[in-house]
Amino acid sequence: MSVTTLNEFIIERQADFPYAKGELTRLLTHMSVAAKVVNREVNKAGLVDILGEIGKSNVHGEDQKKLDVYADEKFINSLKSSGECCGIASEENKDIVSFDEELPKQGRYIVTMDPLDGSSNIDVNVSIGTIFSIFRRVSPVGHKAAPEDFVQDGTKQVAAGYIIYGSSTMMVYTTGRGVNGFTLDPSIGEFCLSHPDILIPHSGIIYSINEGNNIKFPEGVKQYLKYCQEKDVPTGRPYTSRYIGSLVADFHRNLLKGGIFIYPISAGYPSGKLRLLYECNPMAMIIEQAGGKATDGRGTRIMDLKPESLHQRVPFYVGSRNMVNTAEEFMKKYGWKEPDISDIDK
Ligand code: P6P
Repeated sequence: MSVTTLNEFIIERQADFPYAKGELTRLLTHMSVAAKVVNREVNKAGLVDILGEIGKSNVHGEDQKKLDVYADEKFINSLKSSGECCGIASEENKDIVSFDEELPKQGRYIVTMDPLDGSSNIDVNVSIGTIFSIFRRVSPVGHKAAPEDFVQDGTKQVAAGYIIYGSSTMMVYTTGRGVNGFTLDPSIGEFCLSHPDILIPHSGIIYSINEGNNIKFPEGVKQYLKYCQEKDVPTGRPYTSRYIGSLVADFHRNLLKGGIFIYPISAGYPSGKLRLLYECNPMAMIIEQAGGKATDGRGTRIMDLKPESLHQRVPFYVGSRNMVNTAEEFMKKYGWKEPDISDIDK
């Protein structure tokens, strides 16, 4: 059976983009090169001294693992050298990274990314991932990227994808014409088409949420979980709870098998925990292209949410469309506001 490499696939599909003329091709290719470099380090994380905190924390006060910083640098350098990317917004950087050199200033695209999501799982060998979105810049070519380039609606994404560093390393992405998955073949150092035209089942039996936060959840979430745990009990096991604590891993499993992932607002995270620009928007584009749904739990598409800041957090309900619809019905019926738990510990 002939193998289609990622590069061959991107070039084959280039004709889909009359205006792209190879720019998007170069950008995605540079993204995949950085992914291979990061993959090499992730795979030996236990062996060399790149584990543990570097004594610094990122803008969210989270300890920065060396691999976070390493991945951030690798993706930034690779995208900069592509000549197609004029700037980057990354979870690991408080402000946008606008390139000053002449070549990247000619770039027509910007990238938002979480270079290594789920990094708290690095030293326990749980799958982690890179998440990215690609937009066309709105500021004039030939200048540095500007803030307005990065707070565009999710519907303006020209491409979105993730790399999952798991039992195998995969790159899954969309350019608005379906979702395709490529598995890295280490023997030839190429991402090879392994999951063409991915579609998520309209329903599933997997719900994925951190139930340790249950007491802090809105009543609508509590009632939806009760429904999942009690539905059809007489006829056998209702739903299955699966929570890895690494967005890319939980998302990828649901994409292939069906299911719903929820990170709602809660007493701990009144706006939700996940970031709109480089976690929820890219995953929302992917899931919609695969026939699924992504909303804020209150009837608004994630990609229709107005971005206000680089690290803005939003509630995230994503997965099989019938399951997201059911969860939204519970939120509507029982309420989506976070509870007041101030008297719980008294
Ligand atoms: P919690 C990882 O830190 C992350 O950003 C996502 O990858 C993951 O889905 C979520 O946070 C897990 O959060 O609060 O359940 O540990």
